[in-house]
Amino acid sequence: MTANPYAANHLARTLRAGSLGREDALCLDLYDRGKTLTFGALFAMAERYANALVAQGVAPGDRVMVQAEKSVEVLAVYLGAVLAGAAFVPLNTAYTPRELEHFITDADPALVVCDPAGEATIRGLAKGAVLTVAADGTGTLADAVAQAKDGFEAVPRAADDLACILYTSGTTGRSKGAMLTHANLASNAETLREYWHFTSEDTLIHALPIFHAHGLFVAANVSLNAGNAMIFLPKFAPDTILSLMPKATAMMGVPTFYTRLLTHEGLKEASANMRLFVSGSAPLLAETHRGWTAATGHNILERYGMTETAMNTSNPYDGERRPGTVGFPLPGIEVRVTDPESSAPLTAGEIGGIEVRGPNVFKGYWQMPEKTAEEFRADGFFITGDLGTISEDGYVTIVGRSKDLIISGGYNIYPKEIEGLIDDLPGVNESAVFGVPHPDFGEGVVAAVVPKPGSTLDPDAIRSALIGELANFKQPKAVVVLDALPRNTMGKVQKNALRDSYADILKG
Ligand code: MCA
Ligand code: AMP
Repeated sequence: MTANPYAANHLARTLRAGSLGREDALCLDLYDRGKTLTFGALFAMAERYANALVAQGVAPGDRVMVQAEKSVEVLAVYLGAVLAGAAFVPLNTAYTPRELEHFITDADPALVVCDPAGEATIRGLAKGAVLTVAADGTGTLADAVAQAKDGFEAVPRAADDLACILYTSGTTGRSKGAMLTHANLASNAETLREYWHFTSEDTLIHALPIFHAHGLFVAANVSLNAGNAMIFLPKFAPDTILSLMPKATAMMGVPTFYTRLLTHEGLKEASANMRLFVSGSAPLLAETHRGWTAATGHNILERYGMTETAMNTSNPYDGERRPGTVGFPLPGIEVRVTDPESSAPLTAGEIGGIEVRGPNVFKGYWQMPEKTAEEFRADGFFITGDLGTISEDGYVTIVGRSKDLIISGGYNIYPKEIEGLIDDLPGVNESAVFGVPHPDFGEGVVAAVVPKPGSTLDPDAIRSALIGELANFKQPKAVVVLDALPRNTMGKVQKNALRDSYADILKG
């Protein structure tokens, strides 16, 4: 038997486990480049990348930040950073320079890898080294790797050393960096691989971005742990996915993937070879779940996770996948529902705050010990901010959120950030940003804006003023100008009333 070259506790050991002795097996089908990569080639590449990172000055414990288009090179930076004992910090490619400034100042990376188009901006913000990589792999990263040595001895790591920091916005203040350890990510990958029956026989359609937990920790980590091939697509494109399904066995996506695919012909024939469709990151409407079953004969498996915890619950592989629910706590993970006021545990069927404890739960927020302490109970349960209920037979259902959050096409958007920018615009007295149903993205962002006395506001001018300030997916899809915001007797803005009044504004 081939020995795993990486030590116990190291995430790299888990990611290598599925391909030991299978050096020549297919790991990545880089569909858009007309190229494939074996497991042996990917891990050789990762070791070379680790040498290149170290040559750039990356030391154990340092942060390696990436804001670049999805590519095998970015995956190799991730693996190289993990091997070098650094923390990998991926960023959404849509973030603007204003948003980037906070991430770079906060994480203080030893190295930033970015798209060539963003290099000048990043150099202006970063203290450490900067390398570039374009979607086709060209750039100064490639030059650095060309000069690096082959072979790398992984830097020893303890189970609770950092492997990644993922930024997640908050209801108040700036984005927080969620610190995920080697043990967090290794345990979640192994649990999901087993629960969802992934083996080296599988081929996963990978069309998610790799700067978030879903595409990186779920799709990529599970596939590497199982040793299955991934068809690695730069982005979601329904026609391409339909044409690839006959070569694949599984796909993971956000609900928008499924609603968009459902409008296409030929799903039944295309999906005949598939064994698993997973959905998560946002609520999957029961109607989409049932529509998919009717169109394909497959029941989508819905699961529930967070950046801070990776995956918490899943519908069963065998057994009833109940539409509108997120299934059972994963093995080794505890989920409870508590009274939001008293924090006392509630019984089956009662609605309260969802709390989670287990090996998947993160170590805390980067350099925010007080914020971390606020989000944990004394007995170690993490307060998710989601509201839900657990049925008599154990299925968890998410019914809402206690946090003021909009989830649009699987991306989280915090109204506070957008309100802050709008409130600073000339002539604006105040604003309220909220989510309403959107046929494609599930929820879409709407801003209600109140002018200062004597001022008039133009909705289009407000939308234009936000371009360049906010990532495109956060831009309000509608702006309404009101004389006053609805408030309750305590003076609190009633976002529910706004949501009800404008429920149809994005449906057209
Ligand atoms: C794109 N646009 C959006 C979104 N995506 N607007 C709102 N919400 C979105 N999610 C807008 C753009 O601003 C642009 O607007 C227009 O749509 C076209 O942009 P494009 O990039 O071409 O869009 P697309 O390729 O069609 O993207 C839609 C998408 C994508 C495929 C659904 O958003 C996506 O890949 N989402 C997945 C997100 C994800 O991985 N989430 C996991 C987070 P304009 O034309 O006006 O400029 S991890 C997580 O949540 C936890 C841990 C979990 O449980 O998984
Ligand atoms: P993020 O902060 O990007 O990690 O998003 C995590 C949030 O996404 C959770 O706290 C939930 O509110 C939401 N979420 C993830 N999966 C699901 C799901 N299957 N159903 C409903 N909400 C979900």
